[in-house]
Amino acid sequence: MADSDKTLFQKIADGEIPADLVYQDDRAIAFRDIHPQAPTHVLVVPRQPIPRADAIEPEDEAVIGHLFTVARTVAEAEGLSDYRLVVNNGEGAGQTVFHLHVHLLGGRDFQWPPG
Ligand code: D5M
Repeated sequence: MADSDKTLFQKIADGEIPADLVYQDDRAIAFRDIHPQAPTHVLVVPRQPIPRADAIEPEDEAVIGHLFTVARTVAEAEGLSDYRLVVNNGEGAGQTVFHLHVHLLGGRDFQWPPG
C-alpha cells in the first residue's frame, strides 16, 4: 500500500508513527488514546485496514472477535473489571479515523445513554 493511502492507525500498526503500545500480535495492536476520555482509554485496532464497522465482511468475523479478546486482555492488565467498549461508525457517530477501532474506556463511572 502506498504510504499516502495509509490511515494514521495503519502507520502506527506498521511502526511508522510512534504510539504508546500496550499490546500487539500478528492480527491486532492496542495503544493509548492521545486524547483520553477516561483514566484508561486504549484503542484496539486490527492490522487489517477495515475502514469502519459497516465495512466488516463475513470473512472478517475472526479478526473482529479477536479485537474483543484483546480488549479483555488489556482490561485485565489494566486491573479493570467494569469498562466500556465503543465503536463509532461514521462521522455522525463521532468517527474521526477511518480504520476500525474499539475504544476501551475504564477507571471511572459511565452514564447511559451516552451523549
Ligand atoms: O476515535 C479516534 C481516536 O483516535 C480519538 O479518540 C483520538 C485518537 N487518536 C488520534 N490520533 C492519535 C494518535 N496519534 N495516537 C493515539 N490516539 C490517537 P474515533 O472513534 O475515530 O473518533
